[in-house]
Amino acid sequence: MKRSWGGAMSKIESLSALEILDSRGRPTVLAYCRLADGGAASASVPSGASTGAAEALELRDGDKARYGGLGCLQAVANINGEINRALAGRQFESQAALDQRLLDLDGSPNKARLGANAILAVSLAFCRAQAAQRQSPLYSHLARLAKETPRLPRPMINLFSGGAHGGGQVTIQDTQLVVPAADTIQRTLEVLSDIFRAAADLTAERYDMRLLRADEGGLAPPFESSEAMLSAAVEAIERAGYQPGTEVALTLDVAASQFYSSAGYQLDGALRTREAMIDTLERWCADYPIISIEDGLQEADWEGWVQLRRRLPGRVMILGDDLLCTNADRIQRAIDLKAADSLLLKVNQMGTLTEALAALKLARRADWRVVVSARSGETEDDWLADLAAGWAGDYIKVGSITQSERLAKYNRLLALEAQGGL
Ligand code: 2PG
Ligand code: MG
Repeated sequence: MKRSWGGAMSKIESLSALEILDSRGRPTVLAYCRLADGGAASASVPSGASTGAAEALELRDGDKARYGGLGCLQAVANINGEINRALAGRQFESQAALDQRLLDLDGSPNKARLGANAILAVSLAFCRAQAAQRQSPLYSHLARLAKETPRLPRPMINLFSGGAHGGGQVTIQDTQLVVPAADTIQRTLEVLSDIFRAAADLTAERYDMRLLRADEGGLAPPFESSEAMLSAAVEAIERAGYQPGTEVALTLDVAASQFYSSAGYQLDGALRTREAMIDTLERWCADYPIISIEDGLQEADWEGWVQLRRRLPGRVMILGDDLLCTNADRIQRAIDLKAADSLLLKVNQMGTLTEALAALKLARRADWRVVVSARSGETEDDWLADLAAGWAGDYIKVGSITQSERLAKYNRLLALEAQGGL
């Protein structure tokens, strides 16, 4: 009997892994999955710097003699050993069944035993191998898993970095751009390239530097304040000949957990209360063409998030990253409280595709916007572009338009667009 697509079984022949390096020169995990009846693939996992407290645990060796303790040999050994032994020779009818088996095998609440990096590498490699087995492009395989109609997301592109990504020379983490005036990925990248060059010139004139040194490829001059970063972004848009607001808008990743302590928010040299933070964000949104604020307050301040959402105009997305950690329970809480209205989706915050899909579905049911996001430590693997397109993300956040680990994703989006825009 011919099986329907959803019910087709995939037997794993073998799983294996190795330690590779990410864009910051830190170890991460690459896994291979070979299926018995054809279909083999690899996938590598990214890693964050400004991680949320509720994220699944990325297993690091802790052996200071290698990579300052950041080695991933244990996670690799877990795939080559225990995970391969448990899964090889087994049939899986779906991604969900495979992911559930991984969760059961790990048995810990946050994937601390086998490592979320090991588990995600296997989850992704299996997904790719199944797509190959079915001769399906990865994005359409992912779209079928999610029961979504694929579409290209709008890029949210990093221009300036501070915080944990830029060496802390300015408090807030990322000033990014979106191009509402562009209808294609190709045009978006053209516009961004113009603005990036204008911003690099401005940086050279004002700060006597063009050094590209932030983790995600953004410019990281020593702005005197976060607001100076915002006004420089607007100036760069204008210098490049575009209209701020209508043609090109700003989105911020404030990453507020990074500069919060029990004393308050240490923003631009001054200690601020939650109320003062909300006032500041409200003023920025009035003075600059900001359409999205990510992590405007710290990750445990649910009440503050509710107030922030009430205070900001409806056109500004209240985007949860550290607050939500792509975690269905936390998203449900945010929906119930009205603490956010948009999800930053990072698969490695949870550690399996199936759990990330549950997060996506919850956000969609609440009519939230979804931003599919890379991490500050990325690899040249481009699966994120297929995920964003296949899961019909409203936006994709990959970093700047420099550095190959970022461009791998943009270039994949360009290829999907060239194939007919999905
Ligand atoms: C974020 C991400 C990506 P990191 O905060 O949104 O920009 O950073 O991967 O360091 O958590
Ligand atoms: Mg963030």
